[in-house]
Parts: sequence; C-alpha cells; structure tokens
Amino acid sequence: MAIIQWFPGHMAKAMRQVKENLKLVDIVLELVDARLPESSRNPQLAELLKDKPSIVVLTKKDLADPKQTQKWIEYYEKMGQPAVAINSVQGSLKVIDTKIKNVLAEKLANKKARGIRSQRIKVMCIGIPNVGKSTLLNHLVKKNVAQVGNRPGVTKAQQWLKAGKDLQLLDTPGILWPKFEDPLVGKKLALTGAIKDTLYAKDDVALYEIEEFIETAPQQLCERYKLAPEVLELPTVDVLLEITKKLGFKDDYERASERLIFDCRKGKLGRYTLDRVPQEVK
Ligand SMILES: Nc1nc2c(ncn2[C@@H]2O[C@H](COP(=O)(O)OP(=O)(O)O)[C@@H](O)[C@H]2O)c(=O)[nH]1
Ligand SMILES: [Mg+2]
Repeated sequence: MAIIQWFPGHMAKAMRQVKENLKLVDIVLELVDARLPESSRNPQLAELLKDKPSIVVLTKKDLADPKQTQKWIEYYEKMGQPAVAINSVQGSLKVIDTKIKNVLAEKLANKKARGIRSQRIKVMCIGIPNVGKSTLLNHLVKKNVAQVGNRPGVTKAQQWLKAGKDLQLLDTPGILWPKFEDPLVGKKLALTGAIKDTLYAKDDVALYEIEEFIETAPQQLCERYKLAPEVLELPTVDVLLEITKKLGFKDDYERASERLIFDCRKGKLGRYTLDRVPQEVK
C-alpha cells in the first residue's frame, strides 16, 4: 500500500470526494477497526453523515476482544447508531446484508407502497487506510468485479459492483485520514498497523504496548516472552529491557520493540481491544 501523507489540502480533497459520492448512495458503511473503534474513526465524518443512513462496521473482529466488541456494539446502538462486527477474511457477511435492510426497512417499505420498482441498494464504504475496505468490498462482491454500469448524469463515471441479490457497491471506497492530534491515539494506530511509517518512535509504541498488556492481559505478555510475573512490577522501561534479553537481542531494545509491535499486530499476544467504551452517560 502506498503510504499516504495527509496534508490539509489532501484532507480537504478527500472530504470533497466523499461528499460527492455520498449523494449517489442510499447508505454508508463506516469501517472502524474493532480493536480501536474510537481511535480509528475519522473525526469529521460524523457531521457529514448526519443526514445519511449509516452503519458502523467494526472490522477485524477476529483480532479484538469479543467482550469489548459486544460492549462497543451495544454502546453505538444505544446512541442510535447501528453497528455490526465482521471478519472479512473468513466467515459470512450476511450480517451486513441483513443489517442494511434492517436500517433501510422503512424507506424500502415506503418505496414498495408507492409502487416504485425495487432497485439494488446503493452502498459505499468509508474508512481510514488499512481498516479493511478493499477486503470487505472483495468479499461482498465475491471477487466478481462485474460492473453494474455507469450512472448517467455523473461527470466522473462511477462504477458499481453487484453484491449479492440486492446490493450494489461503489467501486472506490472513501479513504479518510485518522486522528493524529492525540499522541496516545497515534500509538494505538501505530500498534495495530493503521499507520505504517509510524509517526512515533518504535520504543514509545512498544512501551505503550507493554503498559496496556500489563493492565489488561499480563499473563499473555508473560507467556509470550517467558517473563516471571514479578518482572511486570518493574518500571516499564525495565520490562522492555528484560524482554529484549529474553528475545536474545542483548541490549538492542529497538529490535525488541519492533518484534513486540509485530507480534501484537499479528495477534501473537492474543485478542485485544485498545479503546474502552466511554462510561455510561445518563
Ligand atoms: N484478521 C483480519 N484481517 C483483515 C480483516 N479485514 C482486512 N484485514 C487485513 O487488513 C489489511 C488491510 O486491509 P485492506 O482491505 O487492504 O484495507 P484498506 O486500506 O481499508 O482497503 C490486509 O492485510 C487485510 O488482509 C479482517 O476482518 N480480519
Ligand atoms: Mg484498499
């Protein structure tokens, strides 16, 4: 994947493109990473989507903590935002088809009542780089990249892909930028691989990873790197140095940091979710 550098001009252009394409579709799938449902959401998208039916799709659910994923779905649904979790690499995506029809049920019924011939529902995927847009698209169209046809009246011809019996997808998903302002968000994005050329030093990301796992899954850290549980009581930097030794990297903690990040991305430390559901707002 090409590395995307987001400059203000690029952001404005991306937003403009999304705005244009929004006019063409009935519903938007907003893809977020199930491991970071909040941090992988684009900050400006909500405003743009306020008048358009949308579904938050938590991708890569196979890598996230299932309990947390369930909590996130309940949280979104409670806020009136439909949400589903998927694994686009394996498993059925019928859940998406069902959810779309569910969200649009009233509109579809109205059309039917007015005798409007049912057309395929027009769908667009949106999300930050690496969230799984292409994978989902391919899965939904089952590699059948047959185009439905160009829409007349659109200056730049849009291609539509048939998906199942009732859906058609815009072939170019909307790519948006992640949040960069908050360094913690940056480390989370780097750790999960959303930012390939990390904006943060590898050891910073690894130190964050160690802190996170000490808090949420200490046994996974101990097992993977053969650490005695007491080691986790040490300052985080010393834990990193201990892991470096255990890996046989002597004092090359940068190499160990790289390994730690790689293991985490690949799920070698088990399933995890880095964003917590916000506390109940009454
Ligand atoms: N484990 C897992 N990996 C996924 C899933 N969806 C996408 N990926 C992987 O995430 C990476 C980025 O996916 P891609 O579709 O290219 O993201 P895009 O940049 O949004 O189009 C690829 O390595 C995919 O194989 C999923 O549901 N589970
Ligand atoms: Mg892609």
